[in-house]
Parts: sequence; C-alpha cells; structure tokens
Amino acid sequence: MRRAYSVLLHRNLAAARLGGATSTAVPNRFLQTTLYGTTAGSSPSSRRWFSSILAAVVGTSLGVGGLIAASSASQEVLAKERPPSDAIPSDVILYQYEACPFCNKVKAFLDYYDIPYKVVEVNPLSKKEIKWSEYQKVPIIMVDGEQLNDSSAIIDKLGERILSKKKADSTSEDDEETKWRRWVDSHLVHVLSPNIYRNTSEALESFDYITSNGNFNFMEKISVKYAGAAAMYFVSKKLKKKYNITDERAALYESAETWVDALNGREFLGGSKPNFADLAVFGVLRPIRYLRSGKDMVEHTRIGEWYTRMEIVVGESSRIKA
Ligand SMILES: N[C@@H](CCC(=O)N[C@@H](CS)C(=O)NCC(=O)O)C(=O)O
Repeated sequence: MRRAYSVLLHRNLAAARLGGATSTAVPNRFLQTTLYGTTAGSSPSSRRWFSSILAAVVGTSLGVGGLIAASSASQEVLAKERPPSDAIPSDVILYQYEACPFCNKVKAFLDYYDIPYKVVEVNPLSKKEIKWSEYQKVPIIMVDGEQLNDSSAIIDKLGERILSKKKADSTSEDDEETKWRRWVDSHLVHVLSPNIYRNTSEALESFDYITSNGNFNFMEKISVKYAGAAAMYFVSKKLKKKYNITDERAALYESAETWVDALNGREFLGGSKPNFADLAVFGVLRPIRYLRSGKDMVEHTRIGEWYTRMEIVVGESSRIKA
C-alpha cells in the first residue's frame, strides 16, 4: 500500500524535477531553468477535488479501522491554507527560472496558500523578460502592479498581507521559524548543486530537465544541455571547496537528517501545519526530489515522511496560464 501510495503521489503530483542552488553568476545561468510540471489553468474546484482524493488515500494507507478518524484528521491537517478571498491579490506575476531554488521557495508559498499566479520564464542567457527591472535576479514578483524582489522579502510581504496581523507580528528575528528559513538560504541551497552535478550522468540528467522546460531557443537547447552539464560539473567541484563539502551525498543526507531532527517528532516545524520554514525547505528540495540525488536522499534518510506530507498539503500548483 505504501508503495502504491508513493507511486500515485509521484504520478499525480508531478512534483519536481530540478534545482540549482547557487548565485554564482555565469555558468549558473545555464542551470536556472525549469522543471517541474505544474498544472497551469486548473480550477480551484478541481484542486479541491484533488486534495480530497489525496486525503482519502492517506486515510486508506492508515488502515480501514482508522479511516474515519484519519480522514477527518487529514482534512484538518493535510490541506492547503486558504486565506480569506479579500486578502488574495488579484494579479500575481512571477518572473523566474524554473529550477531556481529561490523561485521554488516562492512557488511553494503561493501553491500552499492557493494564490493564483502567472509565470514568466526568464531566459537566463539574455534576461530579456526582465530588461525593464533594475534588479536583475530572480525571483521578481509583481503583485497587483507592485514589484517585489528577493524570495524571503517576497514571502514576508505576501505573508503579512494574507495572514492575520497577529501572525506577522509574532515573528521575531531569532525564533525557530526564522532560524530555519535562514538555514535554507545559507546552508541547504549550497548543498544542492554539488549533488545534482555530481558526475557526468547526473549533470546530464539535470540539464535534460533544464533544457526541456526552460526558456531556450532551439540552438540554445542543444548547446546548453552539453556545455551546461560540462560547465556545472566543474563549477560544482569549486562549490564543494567553497562550502567545505568533501562528500556531497553525505552533506545532503546530513542536511536532511538535521531537518528531521529539527522537526523533533512534529508533523511540520509549524506543528500541525507547515510554517514558512517548512515551505522553504520543501520549495528548494522539490525540484531535485525525483532526480537521482533526491531519490537517494529519500532512500537514505528519514526525510521521506515529512516530504510526502508536504507534497500532500501543498497539493496542486495554483499557477495559471499567463
Ligand atoms: N537572495 C535572493 C537570491 C536570488 C538569486 O541569487 N537568484 C539567482 C537565480 S537562482 C539569480 O538570479 N542569479 C543571477 C543571474 O542568474 O544572473 C533571493 O532569495 O531571491
């Protein structure tokens, strides 16, 4: 049952596919594209239907005896948090590279809070889609005409807007949630690139995803796949040195275990519901989850159960067609 459940999740959630994790400029632009398939254009009602199906699957995986209790619990726990409709911005446009970990943090946030958003995929070589902006990194988000830059600032600003004032006020500089959000940016993202470009076959696997989903023209697709994989293979060796990583898989497993330890038996860091730190960890891991490195991580660490809960609770993407 457990296996069938994970196969179903794998198929239906169409989760992730790739990530890169540094802000090292030029070769890194190669890695800044694509990956996981979102279901652009799905309606809120189909999303609710989808969540109910998942809740039912969770219920059955817990056994018939616990079904009633489990299904009411799962409806309460394993569901998106929908803000009041008047708090939801009416027009959200995300400028992104599909595989960028910082962009994926923002998407996990938007998906979990069910905020519809359009995506403009930026060509990492020309960046012509963000020529109008002084700030030249992604993510950039336009919220009802207002430009917001930087993943954490975007999440803070949107969080203040959609959650009650009380929650926004209650965060302090050194609370647990803030501490782990910082850990994602200062540690976790740096472990990803050395893993997904670890050897030639993993680098090609990653670039296969990048080039099939990113914003590249035909010629760029071909050259970026091979040149990018080769470049990032060498860059990732440099990154290993820079961040003092000797064994990249060991570092990835250690990060996953560190995170599970932080959960300390709780379903989510936020308790019965994910908080912004859960969403940040999930966001940066989602693109690598079904690459070799992500599969190894789930196989060799205890992170799988939390990750699966996050997949369920975040549910389908709220991305809509641009
Ligand atoms: N602190 C920023 C970092 C953003 C960042 O470094 N983004 C990378 C993509 S992963 C980028 O745009 N790099 C510049 C480039 O590609 O030229 C955030 O959290 O949003």
